[in-house]
Amino acid sequence: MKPRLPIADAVPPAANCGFSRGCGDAPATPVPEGALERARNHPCYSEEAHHHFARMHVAVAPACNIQCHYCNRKYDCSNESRPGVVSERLTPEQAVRKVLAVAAEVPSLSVVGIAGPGDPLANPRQTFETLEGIARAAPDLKLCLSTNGLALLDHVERLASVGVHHLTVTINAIDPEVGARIYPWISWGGRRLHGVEAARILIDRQLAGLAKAVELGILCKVNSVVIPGVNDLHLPEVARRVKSMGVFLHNVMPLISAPEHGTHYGLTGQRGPTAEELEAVQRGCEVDVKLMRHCRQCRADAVGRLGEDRSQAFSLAKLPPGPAQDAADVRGAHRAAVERTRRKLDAARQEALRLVASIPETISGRVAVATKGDGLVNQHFGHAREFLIYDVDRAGPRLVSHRKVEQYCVGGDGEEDVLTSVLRTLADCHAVLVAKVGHCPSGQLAAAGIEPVTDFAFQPIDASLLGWLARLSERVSAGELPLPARRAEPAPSEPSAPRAKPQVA
Ligand code: CLF
Ligand code: SF4
Repeated sequence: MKPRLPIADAVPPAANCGFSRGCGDAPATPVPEGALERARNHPCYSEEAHHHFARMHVAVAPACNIQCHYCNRKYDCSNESRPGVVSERLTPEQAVRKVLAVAAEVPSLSVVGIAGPGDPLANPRQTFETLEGIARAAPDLKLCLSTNGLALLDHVERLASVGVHHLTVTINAIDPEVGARIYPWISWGGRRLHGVEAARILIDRQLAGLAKAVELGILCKVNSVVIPGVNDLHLPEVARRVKSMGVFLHNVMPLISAPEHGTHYGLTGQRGPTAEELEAVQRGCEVDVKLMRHCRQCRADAVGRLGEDRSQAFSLAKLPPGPAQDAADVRGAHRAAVERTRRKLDAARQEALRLVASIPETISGRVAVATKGDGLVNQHFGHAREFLIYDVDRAGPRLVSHRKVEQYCVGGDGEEDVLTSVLRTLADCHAVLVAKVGHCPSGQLAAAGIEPVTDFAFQPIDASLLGWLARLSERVSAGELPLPARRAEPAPSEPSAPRAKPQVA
């Protein structure tokens, strides 16, 4: 096994982090009144909601007021989006038209966000015209915004008054010396400022804007990009600071860096974290604030549930001509259906927790799940483009991460080298829960020590994970299996974040 990172030893895992089942479902610290209700149907603010609800972004904000070393201005804002992705830019009027068109086709849509392609608050006219237009046209949709925070203090009151109840500020450092290694310049007071002075102003403005947003009752999330050797050891300090300010959620996400992105980091060889390094930093940060582990680093024109990308189906050229009718009643029916589903999923989970209550606490495992959504194990192994990774013990399942893979089965045929890569990506898992799996991959999974499990096909994810655990415990008790040991980490070349060829629209 590879040596652990210093940070993993310095900061122990949050064994009693206070969540019943991972991020998004119960707070680690007291949160503002009504916050959980507001987060409930937001797919980013609630891990559970991301199985049921979709978000969309409208790319109305081209300009930016700072430079990040992981960003190339030709592409979207990498504070929220994958680098190397170009989104279709919209006018505010086009954005509202697109929102209504998507809302008519996607009843699970619950949130509209502005996350680029530059910084929304460096483009205040476009941003506010868009937010106001959406609030008028589809008032039941939540409004969300992601910013680097430099101009937040100037606009935060207007954001609150237009109905932005969910706000993300990207804070990669609170120490200006660290910040200066991430931000080469900011545009401030009509001048371009560099180095530690620029980083200090940016950090001061981020923290002041964030404090005001919390004071105004906005549900705040902080994004932090893990940059190995630059801010990885510093991020727990960021987590402690933002927790003390009343931030609801911390999204600790990996730097994605490649020479073809044309960024400073990409061109100078700054790498992103391995899956193991990312997990270690997340553990270090989770001690202090509730952590988001299901972020997909989506495009600035993303459409659909997290993990799916329907943006191409809703390009400007494909929008229906003329004003679209809003379909609020269909969205209301979806929300009601989700509440019924939630009651069933929760009942199944409670029943499964009772089943495992008396198994030894030493019995635990790491399990991959293939899902298309709705909280079910409902995807074929060969069709999966990502797996959710859970740690499970008798206290319940806990989402660790999601891992992108290349789809193994295309047109009925499986690619051998793709399967090898999937096996590497799941190397630290004891089992994989799928709706179905072919004979060949099933054999290779088993040979690699990853148990392919189809017994829970189309069953609730949480209850299925606990069912697998109960069965594991029985086999260990019967002497059929040894107590599962921690398995080897995925190969360093298999990161937890998408490393697919950059999409350039
Ligand atoms: Fe968009 Fe961001 Fe709002 Fe979500 S995304 S502005 S909070 S509606 Fe979500 Fe996408 Fe991660 Fe962002 S998965 S990149 S955290
Ligand atoms: Fe790029 Fe976003 Fe940073 Fe601006 S804030 S430089 S758009 S990553």
